[in-house]
Parts: sequence; C-alpha cells; structure tokens
Amino acid sequence: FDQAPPKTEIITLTSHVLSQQQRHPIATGDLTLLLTAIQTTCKFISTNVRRAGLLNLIGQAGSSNIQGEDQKKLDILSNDIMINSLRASGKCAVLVSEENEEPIFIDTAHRGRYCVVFDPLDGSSNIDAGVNIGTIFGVYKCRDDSEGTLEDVLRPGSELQVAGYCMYGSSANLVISTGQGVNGYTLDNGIGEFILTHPNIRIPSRGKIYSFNEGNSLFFHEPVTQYLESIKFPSNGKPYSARYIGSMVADVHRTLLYGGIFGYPSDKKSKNGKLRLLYEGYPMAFLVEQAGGLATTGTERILDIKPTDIHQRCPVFLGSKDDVEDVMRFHQ
Ligand code: AHM
Ligand code: MG
Repeated sequence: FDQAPPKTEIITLTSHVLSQQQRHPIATGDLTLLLTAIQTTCKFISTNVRRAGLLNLIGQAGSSNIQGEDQKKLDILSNDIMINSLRASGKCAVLVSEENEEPIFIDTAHRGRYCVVFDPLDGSSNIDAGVNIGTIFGVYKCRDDSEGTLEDVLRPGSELQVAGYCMYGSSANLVISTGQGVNGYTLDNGIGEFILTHPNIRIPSRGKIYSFNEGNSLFFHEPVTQYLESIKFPSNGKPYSARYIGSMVADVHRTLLYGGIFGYPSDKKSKNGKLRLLYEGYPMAFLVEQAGGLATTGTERILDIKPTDIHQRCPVFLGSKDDVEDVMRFHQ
C-alpha cells in the first residue's frame, strides 16, 4: 500500500503563539500568557453559549448596560469571565469592556503591561435564536513609563499589538492576528484545544457578497444608496448576493473567508453609525487589513482614527480591497 498515514501533526494555538513569540528577539512570554487567558475565556464562553438553554441563562437579566440596551444573562456572565481571567493572568493594566461604562484599572498586585479592549459577547440580538455570536478583542501595550492610564487605551487601532475574535457557531473559531498575518483556529471539544485550521487567511481581492442592514435604507446618505444601487443593478448583469446575519463577528468571518463587503454606515439617524470604535471597529479593521483587505469610514482609514472616548462609535465599511475602494469612490 502507498496509502498516506493519518495526519498526526497538530498545531495548537498555544504552541503556534509560543513558536511565533520565540522568534521575537525581546519576547518575555507575557503576551503568550495573556493570549492563553483569552483563549481559556473563549472556551468558557463557548461552553456557556452551548449550555445556555439548559442552564436557563437565556432571557433578560433585568438590568441594562450603559447604552441602555437590554443586557442578557450571557452578556454579564461572559463579561465576568473575561475580566476575572484577564485580571488573574497578571498581564493587564487597563481593561475596556462594552459592558462597563468606565475603564477597569487593575490593582497593583495583579498589574501587567497590557491593555485589553473587548466586547465579551457581541451580537446579543441573536442569542435567543441560537444564531452565531462572538467575542471581539484588541490588545495594546502600555506606553513606556506608564503604569496603565486612560491614555494607554485611547489610541489609534494601528497601535494594537493583537486583534482577534472568537465566533461561537457550529464550532468555536478563534481568529487572531499579532501583526504578521491572520490565523484561524477551531476548538476541538474532545481535547479542549484550539487547532490551527485556517493558516494565513487572505481575503479575496473582490467578492460577490454585500452585507448591510438595508432596513436602514430610509436613513442612508446618498453615497451609500448609490453604491448599493451599483452592486444590485450592475451594468454587467451580475448583481451581488445579500448576506446579513446581524452579528458582526459572523458577518466579518464570512467576509474574511469568502470576500465581499460588510458595512454599518453613518446615516441620517446615527451620525457615527452603530458600531463601537475601540472594541468592534479597530480589532476587525486590524484583522481585515492583515488579511489583505481594507477598512474605512468611507473617507478615513479606521485604524488611523484618534479616539476621544472609549465607547465612541464609528461608521464601518470593510472587506475585499476592490469592493471597499468602490465604496470609497462614492464618498469622494
Ligand atoms: P451589540 O454589541 O449590542 O451586540 O451590537 C452590535 C451588533 C453587531 O454585531 C452587528 O454588526 C450589529 O450590531 C447589527 O446591528 P443591527 O441589528 O442594527 O443590524
Ligand atoms: Mg457589540
């Protein structure tokens, strides 16, 4: 027989990050430990998302977050898990969560050099229906001589050290970039490890899918309306397909793998759109650019925006380079 033996060479997220960091001349192992904490958090959240129905976690928790939106039990639980695990890692100085109005400054006993901005469970409107949801995160390093202040997290996304998300779908998928491309890992529940399944993700330079909440069309500005017309009624007779899940993680994940464009523009009702710059816009823009795509507000590169408020919003168009350049042309 010349049958190939079964593949036994498995690369886990931990071993992959370790080997990448070892090549780094001044690596201390701190970032690796931080990523381990994030990874463990994602496994925890994944387990709880799957058990949600059984544990009766689904439903309103009876409290509201600072944006006045309904907060679900799973949101609170995921936020608690994330904060506790990051604090326990001993590698963080400042945390910014969508669920906390104020930044969290870590006590001296647990303090490290990194700052993490995150949305612990994004896509909350999809929880009760069992549709994909996810965790989004970005990691900054404290500026030299800083012990961790607000200024360490009010920085452009181009200064991120790491960005990533974990999508809780038919499997848990962790997609991460440390600034050297993008890699995707799938949780093997049997062994409890994230396995490298999507090495070096590259987004196609043009796609055939657009992903917008067109229910907001009444409020869209002219450039967006015209752009959408151009892909729905193209002169070549090949219109784009529409796909919109309403979970940014899932919509971006599909865009990374299949190409196309995802958009949540500003409109006549929402001056800066809906999505949050720090823990939704920046990490996703970082990943998309690292995969060879583009991310813009329509007129400005998202990663270049200088933030003034940890919860500020920003218009988002991201995805395949050619598609995003098209939408930018309509904004000129
Ligand atoms: P959330 O943080 O309250 O879950 O809101 C963010 C979500 C994104 O995941 C998604 O892209 C967007 O809101 C969908 O908004 P809409 O329901 O207005 O289309
Ligand atoms: Mg969110």
